[in-house]
Amino acid sequence: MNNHNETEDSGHDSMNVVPGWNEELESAFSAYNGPYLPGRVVSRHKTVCEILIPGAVVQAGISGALLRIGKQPVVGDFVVLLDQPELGSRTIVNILPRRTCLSRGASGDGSGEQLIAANIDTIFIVTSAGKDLNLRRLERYLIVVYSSGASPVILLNKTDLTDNPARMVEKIQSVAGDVPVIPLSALSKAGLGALSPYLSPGETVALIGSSGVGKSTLINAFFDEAVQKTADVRKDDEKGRHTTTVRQMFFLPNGAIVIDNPGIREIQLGDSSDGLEKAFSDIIHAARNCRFKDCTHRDEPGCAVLEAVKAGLITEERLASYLRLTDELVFQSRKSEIGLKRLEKEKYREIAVTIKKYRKFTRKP
Ligand SMILES: Nc1nc2c(ncn2[C@@H]2O[C@H](COP(=O)(O)OP(=O)(O)OP(=O)(O)O)[C@@H](O)[C@H]2O)c(=O)[nH]1
Ligand SMILES: [Mg+2]
Ligand SMILES: [Zn+2]
Repeated sequence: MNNHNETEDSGHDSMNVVPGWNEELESAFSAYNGPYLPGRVVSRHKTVCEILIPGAVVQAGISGALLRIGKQPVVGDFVVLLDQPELGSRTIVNILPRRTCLSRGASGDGSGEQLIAANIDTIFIVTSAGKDLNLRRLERYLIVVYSSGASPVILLNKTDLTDNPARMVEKIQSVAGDVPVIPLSALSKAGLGALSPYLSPGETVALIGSSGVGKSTLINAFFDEAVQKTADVRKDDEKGRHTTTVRQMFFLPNGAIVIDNPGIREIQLGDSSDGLEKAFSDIIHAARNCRFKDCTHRDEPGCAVLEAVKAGLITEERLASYLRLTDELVFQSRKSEIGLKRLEKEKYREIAVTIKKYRKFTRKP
């Protein structure tokens, strides 16, 4: 921490000592007069958070009032702490407005969206130059990242394991559009320099991706020493072992902030139709020339998207993926609209009707 000399008119020194702090946060925080401290959530546990405050990392509870209105602090949040040193306690009493917010959809239980992290500038979607490379999965990551408001960057890690990383970059670029794709090796440290534009002072970067792709190894490489535990992937299928279990923030010496995340097993889309449009801007762009405004790009006459596929401008796989993801988002939003239980019932009724029809059709006279 830098040694700040208090002067009469210096006000809060949060700007210098809470990385990522800015004028907007300063003005939101200025409403709090009294024993309050600004802070940033470094890691979140069940009932307590680790918070970076000017000069230290401390533990703080979450106020009951905040929990009652369903506000949950997550890693990256800027918070207001009530500081009561006489009681030996600090409590998070509010969450300052979030600039960006990464969340994933409910895991099928209808409980709504789950926040992952907040106030992230750039998200490194990490994939590895092995069996992990999966374009369809990358599309899902892009949707979720776009809808968070953060900027995506795709890292192709473990290039030391492949003879032709350029070919892989090209493949990824075919679904990434304008998103930068950076080949590198966390192990040999080749290509790491290309990340420095994103790791500038005050910028917050989060790493996401499957288990075993090398997220924690990358964080260690940024530090020149091991700050995170890493572990071998399984030999047979290259799957990771879910080594990182806690989402956590690290502070680089230059003032950049990086967040390591546990490996994601399955990316739920949640409510991210805006993300879908950005991740598939090539299809959205072509669709402007479809004859019908409500064209579904499946079999309509005058469909410009199908024409673009025919002309080889958009691959069939990509269109199929787009249609599948659209269906999934429609299902998600209906699910949250009318409640999971009812929809499941409806779905089964539909299936039951189909089965009946099918039986009738196939029954021999
Ligand atoms: N060959 C090679 N291996 C790497 C590279 N980066 C990471 N690894 C190895 O990949 C394995 C998994 O790395 P981790 O950093 O633990 O992966 P992770 O993404 O953090 O995994 P989780 O914490 O489980 O989500 C380790 O054995 C690393 O040594 C690389 O650039 N090249
Ligand atoms: Mg890890
Ligand atoms: Zn169309």
